[in-house]
Amino acid sequence: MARFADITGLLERQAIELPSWAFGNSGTRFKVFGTPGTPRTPFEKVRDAATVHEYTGLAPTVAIHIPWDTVDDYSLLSRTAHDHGIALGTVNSNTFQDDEYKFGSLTHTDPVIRRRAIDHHYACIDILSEIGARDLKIWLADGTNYPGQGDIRRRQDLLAESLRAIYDRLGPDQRLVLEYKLFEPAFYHTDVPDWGTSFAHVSALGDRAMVCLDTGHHAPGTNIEFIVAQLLRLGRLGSFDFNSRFYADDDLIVGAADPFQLFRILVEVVNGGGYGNPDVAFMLDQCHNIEAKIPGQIRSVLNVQEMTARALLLDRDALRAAQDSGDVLAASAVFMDAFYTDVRADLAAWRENRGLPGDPMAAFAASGYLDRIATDRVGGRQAGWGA
Ligand code: AOS
Ligand code: ZN
Ligand code: ZN
Repeated sequence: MARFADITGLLERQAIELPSWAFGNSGTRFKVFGTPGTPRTPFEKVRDAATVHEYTGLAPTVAIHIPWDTVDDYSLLSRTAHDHGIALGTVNSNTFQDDEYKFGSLTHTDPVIRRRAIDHHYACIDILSEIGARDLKIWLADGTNYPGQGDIRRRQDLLAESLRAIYDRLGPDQRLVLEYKLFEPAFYHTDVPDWGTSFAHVSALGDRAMVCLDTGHHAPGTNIEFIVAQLLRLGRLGSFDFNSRFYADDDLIVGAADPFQLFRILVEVVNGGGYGNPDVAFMLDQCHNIEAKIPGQIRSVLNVQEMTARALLLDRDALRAAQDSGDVLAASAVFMDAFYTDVRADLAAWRENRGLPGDPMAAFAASGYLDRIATDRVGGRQAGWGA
């Protein structure tokens, strides 16, 4: 197996984008619990995101969501991010909270509604240009609840048309990243349910259209690392939305439900040239309903870093030799050795060498930041759902 010293250079390349909505209050349809100190403005979300980066060195960008993060002056938001040591990243569109989108947005049969949804994406592209970021991420709530409710085939055609209009509006350095989701909020069919559908659409659009893989968006038992390998092979894995799910799209802390799955995914990312590759963005898509949000994000990026380190330590030569000689047990042993390697002490030392706290969770807890924001900020708002 590789030694930790051999991978320290590679660890430098890790960058994980945080979702602005992780810092707002969120919950289920049953209850949204408020957290003292919740950001009241996108500026405060950006400051909280910068704090995660300050303690970990792992999260240099924060994604924004429109309209949740609407501000009068995006250059000011961008400057605020820079002043705090980070940058704004992906712009997420939102066509899922307005009444007019009840029966669809980019797939709606009414051209007026489709136009409105396309115009919303144009506005997102303008913001992208203003903040100098690259990716427009589209996740659609479009779908139907009952067989017969919509014409599945026709909706695909309308989607293709709408995506074309959006794609053609992108600048030369911008990308469209299309996320898929098997279920929810539509329960019978969603219009972009799987990687194949997303791949079909982005392939038709052009080189700057990519697939976003949200780890929580698959049926139980799906071999997600296979999808990762395939999309990398096809050159269309644009980004990850990392999170954990126990039942459905929980958006819980990445690595919490199945660290081994996260390891397997990262092994394929490394194998396929997706690690340290700016074309493959690592992002979190999480909410923290009952735990403190900033340490929740710190824990999350550390989990990704830990599993990345283990994936980088995998002895690929020994694995290949075992695979080629048909030695199933040896191959499995090599693979599991890397997974079971405890890298926590090495990572702590590595951080300290870089002037970061060896234990970011403890250092943040000792900083008093949460108490300060609880006193300073009153009346925080929800992450989304009408914010
Ligand atoms: C929804 O399930 C998706 O994961 C999206 O990425 C969504 O935009 C994000 O969760 C914020 O709502
Ligand atoms: Zn997502
Ligand atoms: Zn999701």
